[in-house]
Amino acid sequence: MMDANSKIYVAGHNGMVGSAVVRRLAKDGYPNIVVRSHRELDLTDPAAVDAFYASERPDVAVIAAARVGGIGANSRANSSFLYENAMIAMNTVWSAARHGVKRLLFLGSTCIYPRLAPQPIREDALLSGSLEKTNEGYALAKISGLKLCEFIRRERGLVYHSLMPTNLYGPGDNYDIENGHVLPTLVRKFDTARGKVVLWGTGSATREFLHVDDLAGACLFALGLENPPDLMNVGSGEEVTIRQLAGMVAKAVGSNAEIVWDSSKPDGTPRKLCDTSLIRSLGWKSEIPLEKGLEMTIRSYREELASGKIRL
Ligand code: GFB
Repeated sequence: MMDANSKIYVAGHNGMVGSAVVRRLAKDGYPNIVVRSHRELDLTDPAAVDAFYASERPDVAVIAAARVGGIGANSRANSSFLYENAMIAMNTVWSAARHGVKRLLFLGSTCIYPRLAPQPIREDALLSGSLEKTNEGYALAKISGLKLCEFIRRERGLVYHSLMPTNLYGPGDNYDIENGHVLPTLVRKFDTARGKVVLWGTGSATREFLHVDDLAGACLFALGLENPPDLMNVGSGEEVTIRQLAGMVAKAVGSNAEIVWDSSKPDGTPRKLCDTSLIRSLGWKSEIPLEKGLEMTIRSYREELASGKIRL
């Protein structure tokens, strides 16, 4: 298990999830954190990743590195989402086991579940049906990663386990309106609107949103369990239609722009609410309601914009 002396590698520390995990580790008194930027270590390169683990020898690894994007980016580039994410997952998990990393937490996404899984989606819905086509590549890569952890745990007794968070948002998000996820994209679109805002799909799909600081808390919680389940969902239970989300974002940004729905764009999975009874039964629950999280996000968006550090 992880303790204050553990050497902890956080893969993907410059991303929204990895940076939230690093912030939380620092806050909770874990001083020995190892990171590498993309430029220093290419996680799709097996030899480089193996050499990194051989020289650093961390005790614990948190795999938050991934190539991510919203429905637009995923559906345009399923091949690279599959290739890059599968390479990152295989290399970071496999070499960790080769070099004696005792504990590993792998992060995925609830898009690993079948498109039409019964709602709320339980962990045992995994591999029970066909995937959503818009993000099939990403989902297949993440399924391979979580299965690799499961197999290594079963065969070698190393406690490698996974969390599947629902749609995330928070500081350091990507506000690129072509490639980003829906929440940051809507913030950007409403903030820059001139009278009209064009949104994708019909607005009737629903999504569940979780603030990334809540996920970071869940990561530390899961790493503190002696015998965690192989796979646990992490969600807020706060499900809204995209139309409702648009109303909330417009209000939070202070925009009166008229919304136009472009139904030539996909809705994606009609509904994606995860069942969190497993992690809640063990003692974790989310703490940041969507309305408050949105206000926090608008503040961090404006700060990132003013400092020029925003990802657009
Ligand atoms: O976050 P998002 O892009 O991806 O949300 P997914 C897509 C939903 O928001 C669809 C609607 O119903 C879209 O029609 N939407 C409306 C918009 N306007 C916009 C807009 O301007 N931009 C975007 N992006 N969406 C992703 C997966 O799925 O979720 C990833 O592709 C990952 O693999 C991630 O799992 C969490 O929720 O559909």
